[in-house]
Amino acid sequence: MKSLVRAFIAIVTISIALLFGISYLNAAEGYSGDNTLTIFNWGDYIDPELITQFEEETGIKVIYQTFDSNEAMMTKIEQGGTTFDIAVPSDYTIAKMIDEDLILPIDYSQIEGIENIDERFLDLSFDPDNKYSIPYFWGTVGIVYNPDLLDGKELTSWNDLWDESLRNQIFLADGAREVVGMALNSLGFSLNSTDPAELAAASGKLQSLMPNVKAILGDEIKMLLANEEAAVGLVWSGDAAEIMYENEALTYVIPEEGTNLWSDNLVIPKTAKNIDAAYAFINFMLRPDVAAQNADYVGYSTPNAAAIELMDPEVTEDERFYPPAEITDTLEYYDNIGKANLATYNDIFLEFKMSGQ
Ligand code: N2P
Repeated sequence: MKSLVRAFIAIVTISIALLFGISYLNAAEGYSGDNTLTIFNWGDYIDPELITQFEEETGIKVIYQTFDSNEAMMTKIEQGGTTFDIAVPSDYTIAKMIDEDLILPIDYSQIEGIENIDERFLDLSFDPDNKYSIPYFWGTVGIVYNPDLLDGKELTSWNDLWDESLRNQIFLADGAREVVGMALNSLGFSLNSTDPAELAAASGKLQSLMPNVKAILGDEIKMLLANEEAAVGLVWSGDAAEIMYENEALTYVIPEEGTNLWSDNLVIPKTAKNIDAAYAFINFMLRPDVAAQNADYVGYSTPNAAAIELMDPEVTEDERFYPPAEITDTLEYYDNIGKANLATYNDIFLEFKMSGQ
């Protein structure tokens, strides 16, 4: 009997200790359940100090992984090996992820600070009413170039890239929609064209650009252009801003035939494990002080109007990077053109890459 009593006391004691232990752990986490937030973002797309600040303020540990194309990001999310609590797709990819039921609707009762976002970047066609996504950065695709390396020549259009004087002088960002879209725009077609004849013409035109192309690159394009390894780059506007910060000789132009206007947004994948932490992160990024610091560091344009108030007007009034609505209204977002058409764009891009080898 005594041993039974002792066993009973031991069980009660262990249970109490366990209960205290668990509640202590929960208090330390700040969030019930998992204490980590797994983020999947583009490379070079956040100020690392903000991750530390978020961890310190919330007690949530951030696990951070990067990707370099929407397609690579989406494949990884579909495969589901690693689960992410936050991802940062672009416009047309958000539409695809909604279609394929890969992301959760946003619960606006948990969101603070959406009113900081400029209305120009809300309620866009890829996600009406922002049911699934919160704006993060936006920009254009254009030409960054170094007039000093081109005898002072001014570039204003996509068609200028075909000029013979640019032989082996162009770096291209490694993106099928960007590069094929540029070729379509150069011919006066929409960068969302699915017309086989227009796509064939774009493919042919791209092949004729190859003698001028020195390399097709990922994030290293910034360092190589800043180091004057080539005179010209097809880049996202924010990368151009960063290159120009490193090397003042360069400038950026939104090509006159038109180009892509894009918007990258925070989303919560359906497989997310720590949804509370995902909302904490979204709300953190919506804060004007945080968004301003992030834009200063990364060089991309923030959609956060309250953040712009805190930033250097020399940056936010520069129409190359903050083009006004009169200009952005004339540009095109990439549409969700569907799997088969996207495969065609990828094929054209691949064939173009192979032709350079
Ligand atoms: C940052 C890439 C930005 C992607 N390195 C533009 N959608």
